[in-house]
Formats: sequence, structure tokens, C-alpha cells
Amino acid sequence: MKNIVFNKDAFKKSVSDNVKNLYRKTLTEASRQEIFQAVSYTVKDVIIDQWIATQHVLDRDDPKILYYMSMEFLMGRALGNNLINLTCYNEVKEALAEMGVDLNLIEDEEPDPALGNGGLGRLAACFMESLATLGYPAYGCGIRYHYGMFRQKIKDGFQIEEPDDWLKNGYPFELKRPEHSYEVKFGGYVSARTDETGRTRFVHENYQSVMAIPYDMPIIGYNNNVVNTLMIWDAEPKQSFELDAFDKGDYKKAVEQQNLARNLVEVLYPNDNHIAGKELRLKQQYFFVSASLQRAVDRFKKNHADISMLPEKVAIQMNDTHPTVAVAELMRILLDDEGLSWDEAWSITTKTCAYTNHTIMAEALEKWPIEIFSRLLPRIYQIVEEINRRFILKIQEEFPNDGDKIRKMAIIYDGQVKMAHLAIAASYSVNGVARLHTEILKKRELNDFYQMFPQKFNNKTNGITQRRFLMHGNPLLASWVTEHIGADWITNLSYMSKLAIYADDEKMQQEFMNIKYQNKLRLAKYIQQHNGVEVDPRSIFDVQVKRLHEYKRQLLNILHVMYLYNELKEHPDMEFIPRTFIFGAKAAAGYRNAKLTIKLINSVADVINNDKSIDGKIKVVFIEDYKVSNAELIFAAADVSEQISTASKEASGTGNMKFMLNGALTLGTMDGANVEIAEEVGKDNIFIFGMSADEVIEHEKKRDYDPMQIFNQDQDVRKVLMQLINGMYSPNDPELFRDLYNSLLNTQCTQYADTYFILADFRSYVEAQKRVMEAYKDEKNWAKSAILNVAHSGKFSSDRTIQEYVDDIWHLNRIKVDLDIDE
Ligand code: B1N
Repeated sequence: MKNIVFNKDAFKKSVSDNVKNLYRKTLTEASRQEIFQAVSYTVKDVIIDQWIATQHVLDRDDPKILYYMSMEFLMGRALGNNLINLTCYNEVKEALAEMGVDLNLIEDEEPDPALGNGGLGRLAACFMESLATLGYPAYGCGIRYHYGMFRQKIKDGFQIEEPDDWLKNGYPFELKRPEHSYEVKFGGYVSARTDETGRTRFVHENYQSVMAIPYDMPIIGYNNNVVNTLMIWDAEPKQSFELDAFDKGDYKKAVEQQNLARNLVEVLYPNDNHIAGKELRLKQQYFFVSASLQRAVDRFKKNHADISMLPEKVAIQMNDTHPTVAVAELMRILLDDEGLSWDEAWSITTKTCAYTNHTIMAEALEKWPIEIFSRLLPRIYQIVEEINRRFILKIQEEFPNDGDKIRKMAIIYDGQVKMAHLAIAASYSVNGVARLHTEILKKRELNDFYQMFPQKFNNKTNGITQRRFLMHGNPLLASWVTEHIGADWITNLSYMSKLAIYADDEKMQQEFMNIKYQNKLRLAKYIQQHNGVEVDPRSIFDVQVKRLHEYKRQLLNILHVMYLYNELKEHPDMEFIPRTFIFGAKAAAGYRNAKLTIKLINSVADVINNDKSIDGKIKVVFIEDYKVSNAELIFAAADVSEQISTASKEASGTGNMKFMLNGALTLGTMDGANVEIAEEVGKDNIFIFGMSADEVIEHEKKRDYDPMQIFNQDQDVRKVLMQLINGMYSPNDPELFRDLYNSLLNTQCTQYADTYFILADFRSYVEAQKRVMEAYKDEKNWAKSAILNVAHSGKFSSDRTIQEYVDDIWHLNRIKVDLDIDE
């Protein structure tokens, strides 16, 4: 295999040439942004050769290809990770240093492509990277939102959303591919005609349409010459607004098409675990799904005359229900364009599509009103109706004496199209994202479907890529690991277990703690620069970073901080290890309690950070604009990882894995993948607290939980809750946090009070936090546990997850790319 050999002089010359050609400047005259662009184009040049070579292998070998359909890809910055996967990060860093340029500062010039909300979008990004590293042919299919996740500003403690104009300076790693554009049609009506063979043909008429234009982004495998493609679709009007439409007197239609194209891909819906149910969202879904499937089928047909072979060459994975119209769109293509019978088309579709469920939160279940669905997608709706009609017949066959099953399982019911039901009916695989989550799907949430199709259900516990979240994010720890156990962990994280034998070694413990300290210094500097708060790198860094959601219980965390502060004020001489509580979280713009929780965290920070009497023993920091790039700094610096969701609510979590990989100890509930983390690392190296999923579900069923009882019995709880409404943290507006108080106690405000069992778990959380402090007193033992966390993180690589998807669901073969394939 001919690998790229890094040539320092050629690299330097290319960077200077790019600065010259792009900006008519010398290197010394160029801005950092301009140097970022120049460096990126140089790197892209290396990538392109491997990209072409990979495509040639696909054309030559005609392997089965995965199409990973996702509304979200939370990629994060590409430059640093591309260099790592090209195995020339250090060489490039050195070469740039010789030119007087600091690679880290150049990396900071790259906008974070934030085309996703949180865990679901970041999982898709980790999967793309692992697929390329393992050498599996795959396309990511998504939307090129012009505005990704909003930028978060904190003003007077409140979240302000600002548009994220990530394309403003041009994005060097994307490539427009107009030659692969497709038309996507909306609205209009369907007429049935009989063709010359006597067959009924459905013709879509009077529709509006847009052109879908793909932009490709390279996904680079680690050290293997494989470059896969993330294909994200932009929209352009079909007929240009000005000339021809005017001439044809079709002015109104031209304006409509222009507007349709402009709105369609403008912005990512900024909701995590929540569906707003807006018509534009359904348009976005159909837009990228239709374009992606048209391209997949065209690619297949280049090499194959027999469309029934499709399932042998194409696998479609639907990342939650968001791309589930894919099922009906594939049926449409097979029926209307390819002229297959219903049974033939259904057989192909159900051997091609697979579905991943990521949540059981009721507000995240996608249901579309028939009115919207049928008006926007008339032909697709017809097909869904027919799928539903046949599915109901099957339900009746399966459960002949149970009329209730139809109500519970039908795809169309109560005036709504239920996307999860459609996805399950049409997929050959249905998977959850952690063992506990999958068990809950089988036993409860999707039990009716599990009874009908037990063979479809399977678990694929999530994972993360160690290339980004250790190699790139924590170079000190990565090098230390490699020094001691070699570099195999980079492509096979199970090798990390070799570290375990060092966990008792005092010198190793010291080295580990020293690296942690360096990373804490790095984060302390970031916090000083961004928050103007000084934090002590010798304090315990206790971190909760993730989307803000009531089920994730940031409120429990900050209530505990308020409790701890009360304790310190009452017992100034109590034993106490200084603690820095670090939060980072974006709240959906319309989610009131979530935004109020951000304000509460900042108000508590204001009071506590400025109280000289506690000697800086507690600091509270809210990191503005939590995103992939600052996440990497945060994971590396964490001592304690807060994973405190109400048991049963967090399908998996993936931040929990990133902390573990960086040697933080988890403080968490038995929820999602925490269960498997506890199993891997052992109960001595994790702090578990709170109700179990079964207990939570039992209370939900019986509706017998009464938080007021806890309020009445526990004076510490009472004191903290009263501080929400007595102005202690909001003297100018004592009523400010009333809604949070009410959410915990007042049955009139929510369906039932304290929906997420915060007060029920409060004592147990306080106890667990005490155990954390006790444990930290014994620094050697802490270091041992931290090293064991790293050592036992092997299971949580997305490489392992992807291999399981390949073995059980996709059945792909690895490709091998030699760079001299054409020579
Ligand atoms: O998907 C992640 C899991 O690790 C998390 O536990 C889970 O909460 C997350 C609607 C979602 N589930 N559902 C969403 C995102 C956006 C949206 O519009 C739902 N996100 C998750 C990866 O499996």
C-alpha cells in the first residue's frame, strides 16, 4: 500500500501558494482566517486523491453500500481531525510552526459545522468516522442547513440565540456536485390513468418543485486511504425567477418556487428530543430523503438491470423516525418509476430499510396530521394508506380477538400518520441504542410490535470515536497511553484494557493526575477568557454538559449546589474539598423551563462566586455556547461526569462515554448506557444513585408519587426550594424562578408535579456527592479509578458499534484502497 508520505517543503509551499492565489497576499499579510482557508485547501488536495481512489474502488468492486439517513450530522470541526486521520497532525503542526503559525489558533478559525442538536446528530458524525476507519462503503445523507444550531450568548444570565452563519467565509471541505441534482415535488394532486398495457399509472400533477443539489464532504478513515462521503442537500428553484418565468406569464409559480427553495434548507430545527410538528419540517424530511433515494437508485442502476437485487447492494438506515418517509418514497420509486407490483416493491423495501429508535420521550414521537401530510405529499400519502390497510389486515390476522391492537398499532389513526409505526412495519431491523433502552422498547413502549415481530428487534449500544475524543481532544493523555501500551487502541479501543495493570502503580497515578491537571489548566484558561471567572485547577472539576432538558435534570444538579452552599454557610469549618461545578447546555428557544434553569444556574453562580466568606470553595461556571469544539477541552479536564437523568428517560447518552474515555468518574443513575459503563468499570469506580428505571416506570403507572411529602419531611429540601421563591438568587424579581418551584410541587401547573422525580432522588444524590468527596480525598485511589475508567472504555468505541451494525444488520464488506490503483 502506498501511503501518503508527508513532505514538509511541499506542504509549506502549497500553503503559501494558496494564500497568494486566494487572497493576493503573502503569509505575513494574511489573516488567521485566510491561513485557515489556505491550509485547508492544501489538506483537501491530499484528501481528493484518496477520495477519487475510494470512488474508483467502489466503481470497480460494486460493493454493498450503506446510506445513513439523518436529519442531523453534528460534525464539529474538520481540519484537526482530518490531519489526525491522515496521520500528519504533528508534521503539519511542526511545519506551520516553522512558518510562524500556530496550528491550534488556525483550527480555532474553523466554524463548527453544527448541523445537529445533540447526541443524535453527534452519533451520526461518530458513525461516519468509524465507517470510514473500518473501511465500509457508506454515504451519510442529510441537509445542508444554511444555519445550523444557533450560537448561544449569555446576557444577564439569560440565553440569547444568535444565527450561526457557518458558511459566511465559505467552507473549504465541501464540494458542490450539481451534476447529481434531482427534482423533488410537493403538493398538487394525483390522477390515475390506464396505460397502453392496461395498468393503472399514478401521475403527479400541478405540483411545486425544487432542485436538490448535493454538496459532498469527505469523511476520512484513519490511516487507510478510505474517504467516504457525507452528502448534504441544498435547494435551488427549478426555474430561475427572473427571465423565462416572466415571459411565460408564470410569475406566481416562479415566486413560489423561489420561496420554497429558499425556506426549505434555511435552518435546523433547534429541538432536541422534541418535535414541533411544523409543515416545513416534513418538507425538509421529504426533500433530503427523496433526493438521496433517487441518487442511490440511480447509482445502483448504473451497474444492475435487475431492480430486485437492490437489497443486496443497498442498505438504508433511518436515524430515528425523521427520515421515515424513505419507506414510502422507495415504494413510490419502485411502483411508479420502475413499474413493479406492490408485492415486489414491498419485498424489496422491507429488505432494504432499517430503523433506529433513539427515545421514548412522548414529545419526541413523530405524528403528522393527515391534513398536512396528504396535502404536501399526495402520492406518498396514498402509498402510506395502502401500507396501513395491509398492515391492519396483518394485525387482525396476528391478534384476531384483540380490537385494541389496531388502535394501538395502526400507522394511520386518529387523524394522524404515526411515523414510528410506519418505520417498524417496513423495516427488517428495529434497534435501540443501549441495552436498557432496547429492553424498555421490547417490554413496554413497543411491546405490541415486539410480539408481532420479535425477530426485528435488536440492541446496538452507542459508541464514540476515540480519534476525536481522545487523540484530538486530549493529546497529552493519548500520548501517555501510547507510550505505555502502544498505539493499537487508536483503531481497536479494546486494547485500552492493557492499561489496567498500571492502575495501582503510583508513578503512573501521578503521571495521570499531572496530565489531568494540565488539562484543567487549559480549561481554566478558557473559562477565564470566556467567563472572566477564575477557577482553581486543584479543585474537583464536576461537569454536566449536554442539551438542557428537564429529564436530564440539570435542575437537580444546581439544587444540590444550592444545598451545599447552605451547608457551607451553616458549618463554615466542615470538611470540604473545593469544587468547581461546570455546566454547558443549550435550551430549545421555546422551552421556558429549560431557559429558566439556565438563568438559575447563572444566578446561583453570581451569588456563590462572589461570596468571599466561603473562600472560593465552591465555584459555578456556565460555559457559553457548548459545542463540539469546546466539548473536547471540557471532557479532557473533567474529574466528575454528571449523568443524572431520570432512570428510563435517557436512551443511551454518549457524553458519558466521552468523559469515561478521558478518565472522569461517572456520577449517575442506572439509565441508558450508564448501566453498561457501570458493568464495564465495576461498582468501585463509579458513583451510582437514585431510583431504577423499573421503579420510575412503576410510579408513573400507579401515579402514586407525591413530591409534597418530601418537601414536608426534608427540611434541607424545603430550604433549597424556598430559596427559589424568596429572592435569594433574584433579589430584584423574587418571582423569577416561581415556575421552577411550581414544576416541582404544584400539580396545577404540569400534568403531575415533579415529572422527573428530582425530589425523590435528591437525598440519594446528596449521599452520592458525599461519596465523591470522600473518594477524592484519597488521591491515589482516585487516580486508580480514573485510570481504570480509561482502561475499561473499550466497549464504547463507535468502531465496536459499527461492527455490530455491519454483522447483524447491514452485512457490508470492507474495501481496500491503494493509492496507485490507476497507475
Ligand atoms: O440520541 C442519542 C442518545 O444517546 C440520547 O440518549 C438521546 O436522547 C438522543 C428529536 C432527538 N433521541 N432523540 C433525539 C433529536 C432531535 C429531534 O428533533 C429527537 N435525540 C436523542 C443518540 O442515540
